[in-house]
Amino acid sequence: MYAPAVSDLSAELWQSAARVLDTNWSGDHTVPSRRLYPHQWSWDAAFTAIGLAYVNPSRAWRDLRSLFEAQWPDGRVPHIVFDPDTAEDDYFPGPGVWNVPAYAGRRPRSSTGLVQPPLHALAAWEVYRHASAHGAACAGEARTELAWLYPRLVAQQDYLTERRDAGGTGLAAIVHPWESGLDDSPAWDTVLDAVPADRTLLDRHPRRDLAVADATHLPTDRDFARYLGLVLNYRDGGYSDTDLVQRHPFVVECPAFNSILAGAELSLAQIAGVLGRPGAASRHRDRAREITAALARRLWDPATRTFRARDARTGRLSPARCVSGLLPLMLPDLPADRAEAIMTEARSERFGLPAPSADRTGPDFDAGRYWRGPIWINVNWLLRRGMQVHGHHGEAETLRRAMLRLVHEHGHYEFFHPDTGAGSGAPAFSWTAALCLDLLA
Ligand code: 2M8
Repeated sequence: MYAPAVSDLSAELWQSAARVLDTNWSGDHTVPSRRLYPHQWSWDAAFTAIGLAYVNPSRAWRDLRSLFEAQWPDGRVPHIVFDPDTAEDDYFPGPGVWNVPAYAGRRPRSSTGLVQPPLHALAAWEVYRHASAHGAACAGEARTELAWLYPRLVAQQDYLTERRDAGGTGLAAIVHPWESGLDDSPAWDTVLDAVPADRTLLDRHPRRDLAVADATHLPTDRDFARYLGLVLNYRDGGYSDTDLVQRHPFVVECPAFNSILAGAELSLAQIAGVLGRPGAASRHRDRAREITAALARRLWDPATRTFRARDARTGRLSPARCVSGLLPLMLPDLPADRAEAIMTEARSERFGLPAPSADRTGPDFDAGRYWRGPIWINVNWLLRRGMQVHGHHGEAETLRRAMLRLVHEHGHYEFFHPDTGAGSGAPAFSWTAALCLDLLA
């Protein structure tokens, strides 16, 4: 097995991270956590593949393949692919609630009808890039898998850039907070205020997450009832994306989602390059520039010099400053003054490194609760990439060390308290472990 030269401390962390990924392997995909999330999640699969690239590249490809085998004919990659061997009530809302159309997914597995940030092109590129370190057979496998994935990744981008451009602004809109991956972020609060809560389902099905985790660390019941209302509205519209702004109460342009969307085009350009398709590579680069320009135009708040989520229905920017506003830093074509403003915000008392999920000084900051305050390794990993892209190598290294220290001292937790560092949520969490491997390598 390929293992980097690391100190004893790092060796210990490396072994424990590899063990977490082993424990969470379910035969053809990785679960984020056995206890809380017993199915396959979309962007988790991408982060996990980035770590599996070091310890078991075949599993990384298998994981991505399992997810894309569930891709819908319209190109959307579902946010959860349900494992048929897991009982319906092990996760709520399960397949029965989503009731996706029979044509969905080319695999005999059920899924949700939502998406998550399209991080998979970046993951595929990373797995491919590291394959040759494992020998010629792995390099051959990587090329075959990359060629299989490429048209599917393109279809995923086409779905998001065409069908989800609900506002006609060149950005993809999300139709549910779950699509952002940052579920209860304060960025959605003002939009959710106008979303009717649907308690019918909640009254019949007690929340499964509350049975296995601390309620003060999870989204409130009020938010959860609204999440369910949004699911039912989107489902009852046949998961159609036509006239979203008129029909659906939550249509939002998120800076993190769109940064990942633009970043995916850059990874696709690299993939198209190795697949011998220079024309396609240059089209991907053009699209990345277009999305970056739309993001810089539409989600930038000149008054505060920050990136914010925009409600596509009202045109209003969210008043909340969240970690999602730091992620446009990932984009090399981001104008230099905006990149500098992000660094200023990240260094300020509102955030600091590792960045908490929301502005520490904001009225809605909640140090213990999910995406409203705690530190998450995945978004900090993306932020660190942004620092590297824009030449802030010293701070990128500080952030790398801080993330590793956090996990070494507290374990491979799902998220961490922004003051004490204490781990919360699921204890053996896949993306924390996977990204540790990358940070150690
Ligand atoms: C969380 O989201 C799911 C719903 O998709 C949940 O709360 O049950 C989020 O942290 C999301 O980003 C993540 O992909 C998922 C699984 O780890 O859990």
